[in-house]
Order: sequence, then C-alpha cells, then structure tokens
Amino acid sequence: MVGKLELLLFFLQLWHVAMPNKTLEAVSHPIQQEIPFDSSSESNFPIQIGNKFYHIGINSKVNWYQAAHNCRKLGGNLLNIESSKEMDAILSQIPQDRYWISANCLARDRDFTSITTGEPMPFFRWHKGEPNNVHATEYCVEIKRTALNDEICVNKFNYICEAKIMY
Ligand SMILES: [Ca+2]
Repeated sequence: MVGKLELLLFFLQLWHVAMPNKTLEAVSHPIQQEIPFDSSSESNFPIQIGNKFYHIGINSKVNWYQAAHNCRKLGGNLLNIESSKEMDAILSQIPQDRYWISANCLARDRDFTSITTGEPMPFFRWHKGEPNNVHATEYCVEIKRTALNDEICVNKFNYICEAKIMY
C-alpha cells in the first residue's frame, strides 16, 4: 500500500523530469547573442586579458552615447586604455575597424577624460595628426583600425566595453 505522501513525492519527481527549469538560464544571459567571439562562452565579457574582461560590440553600429549605455547594460563600461601593452593586446583581438572607447572631451573641450573613470585616460596612441578636431566637432575618441582618432560623437561605430569582474 503506497501512502499519500509517497504518491505526492512520486508525482513531484515526475514534474521535475518533465518540466526542467529553463527560466533562470534565459534571464541570466539575455544578450548572449550579441557576443561575437567564443560562442561557447556564456559571459557578456568573453575575452580576458590580464585582470580585465572585454566585450566587443560589432553586431550593430551605434553613436558614442548609445555605446556607453550598451556597456552599462552589460555590467561594464567603455574601454579605458591603461597602457601600450593593453592597446596592443586589444588590437590583436579585434578585426581592423572603428570602435568607440571611453575617452571624450564633452565636459571640457580638448580635455580628454574617460567616462569610465572620470580621469584622463592613462594611455593614448593617436594617429599622426590626431586629435585634429575637424570643423571643431570631434569630441569622442575611437580606435580607428590601428590607433586613436577624435571623431563626431553621433557617428555610428562598433564599441569596446570592459569589466574588471566578469558578468
Ligand atoms: Ca579626428
């Protein structure tokens, strides 16, 4: 004779087998499809260099402001380049293209500050002749293939986010 409790436990076990919990997985990785590298990774920041993690946004080109928001949504910030070594490592990981980073002079003209730290970005490797502030309209900084360029903030490019802790 099977007791009511045993019967209930049996049906509960059947329920778990029949209805695996997918909800938590879906909530944990809502923007996984935007990750361009290493599709096996489930992190928003799949690239690790030293103690930092990176997200390369290449699926939709956006203006600098939207790029900053996108990085925050992922749990990080726009790339703050800290050294020549870091810049070389980043360049070795990305297709040659145009990418927004954290440096900008929106608050004070020609005073390039990182939106990520509120401090001057520690390392700049400008293209020859840059920053040239063409038509006095270039307030945001991009990696333009191999080096940095000041550019009009509303232009739409890829972007690079960083995080010190992997999300
Ligand atoms: Ca420029």
